[in-house]
Amino acid sequence: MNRQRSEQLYDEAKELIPGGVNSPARSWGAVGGTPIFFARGKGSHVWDVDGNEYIDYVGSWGPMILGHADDEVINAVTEVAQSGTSFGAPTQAESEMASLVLDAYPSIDLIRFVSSGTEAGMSALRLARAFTGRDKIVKFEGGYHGHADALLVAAGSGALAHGVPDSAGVTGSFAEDTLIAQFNDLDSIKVHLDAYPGEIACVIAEPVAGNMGVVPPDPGFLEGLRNLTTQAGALLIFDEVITGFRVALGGAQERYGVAPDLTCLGKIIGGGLPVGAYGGRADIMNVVSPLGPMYQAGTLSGNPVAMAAGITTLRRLSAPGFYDDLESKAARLEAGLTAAFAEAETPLTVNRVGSILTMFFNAGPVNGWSSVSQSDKDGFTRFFHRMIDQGVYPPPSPFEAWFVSSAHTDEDIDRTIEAARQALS
Ligand code: KE4
Repeated sequence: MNRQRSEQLYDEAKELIPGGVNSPARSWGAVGGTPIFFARGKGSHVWDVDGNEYIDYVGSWGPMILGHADDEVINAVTEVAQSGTSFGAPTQAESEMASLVLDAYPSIDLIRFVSSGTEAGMSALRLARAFTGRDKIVKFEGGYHGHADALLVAAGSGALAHGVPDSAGVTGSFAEDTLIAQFNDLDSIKVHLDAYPGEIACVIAEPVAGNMGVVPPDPGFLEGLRNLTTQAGALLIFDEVITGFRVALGGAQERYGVAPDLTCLGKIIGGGLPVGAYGGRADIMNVVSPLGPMYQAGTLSGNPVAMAAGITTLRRLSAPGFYDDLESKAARLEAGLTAAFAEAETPLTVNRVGSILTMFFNAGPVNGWSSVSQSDKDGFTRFFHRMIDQGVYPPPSPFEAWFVSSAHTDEDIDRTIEAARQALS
C-alpha cells in the first residue's frame, strides 16, 4: 500500500509540530511507522492523502457514532455557521443541548458545557474539592481523564502507550494528592478511604475502562464504588467521555444502574466538534461560578456550531433500535474476531461493552491493569500493520477501544473478520 504522501506530510509536520501531531495518541508511537494523514471520511470509511481507503474503527476516538460526514450533521453545521460561529454570549442552542442531556441522565440536574473531555474532568475535580473542602482524589491505574495535572498520574491512553503514565512537569504536590487504586478491586479503594478519613474529595472512574483497552466493571464493582464513596462522604465522578451516549443513551450509569454525583461527558456530544461537559446534583453544581465560588470559564464553551453538531447527533441516538443495531454489529465483529484467532491458535481476549471493544493478545481473563499489562504488545503491532495494509484502520495502540458506528455495514464487518484471518495467517 503506497503511503508516500503521508510520509511527506509527516516529515513536514515534524518540522512544525512536536512529533508532527497535535495529540500523541495519533503518533503511532505504540505501533511504530508513519501515522496516516487522512483526506476525507464518509460513513464508516476514511481515505488517506494517498487515496487509500480504510474501514475506520477509530471514529475520531469515539465521537463519530453516526459515521463520518453524516448528511444531517453537516447540513446543521453548515446552516448554523451562516449565522455566525461564536458570540461568547448565551444562545438558545446551549439550553436545547442541555435539555437533551438532562433527559437522558437523571443524575444530572445542571450541566456546564466546555470544549473538551479534559476540561470536563479538570472542572469536575475542582468542583469536587470545592464542594467537599477536601484535597485528595482517587483515580484508577490505567484510567485516563484528559491531561489535567492532577489526573496525569498512572494515566492510561497515550500516556500509557508512550511510557509516561506519570507525566513530566506534574509537580509532586499534585501527584501526592492523587491516590491510585486498581479497577475492579474495591479493597484498593477501601485502603485509601480508611487511611484518609475525611480527606478524600472524590473517586473518579471510567465506569467501563476504555483507556487501558476496554475493561468492563465486574458485577457489583460500580455498586461497591457508590456505597464506599457515599459512606466516606466523597463524591463519585463517572467519567463518561467515552461511554456517554455510547454504551446506552444514558451511558454506563443507565446500563449498570448506578448513579454518580457528577458526570463528565465529551466526544459524541460534540458530534465531531469540540464539546465536553460536566454536570450532576444541583447542590453540587450550585457551587459553580457565577452561582458559587468554584471558577471555570471558556471562550468557546457551548459554541453554537458545535452545539448544532451535538444536538443533531443526540437526536438521532434516541431513534428506536439504534443501540440494538450497534450491539448486534459489534457482537458479530467480536464473534468473528474470536473465531479467527481460535483458528490461528493465537491467544485472544475480546472485551466488549455495546459498540466498544478491545482485542487483547492475551489468553485472559482481562479485568484490570495487571492483566492488561500481560498482553502481547508485539503481537498487536504485527496485527495492526497487517490490518492497515488490508484497508482496515484499528486504533494505533493496544490500550484503546475500537468503535463501531451505525454506519458500519455487514459487509464492513465481514471484510474486517476476513482481514483478521489473513493478518494471522
Ligand atoms: P479530550 O480532552 O481528549 O477531549 O478528552 C479527554 C478524555 C477524558 N476522559 C476519557 C475517558 C477519555 O477517553 C478522554 C480522551 N480519550 C482519548 C483516547 N482514548 C482521546 C485521544 C487523544 O488523546 O488524542
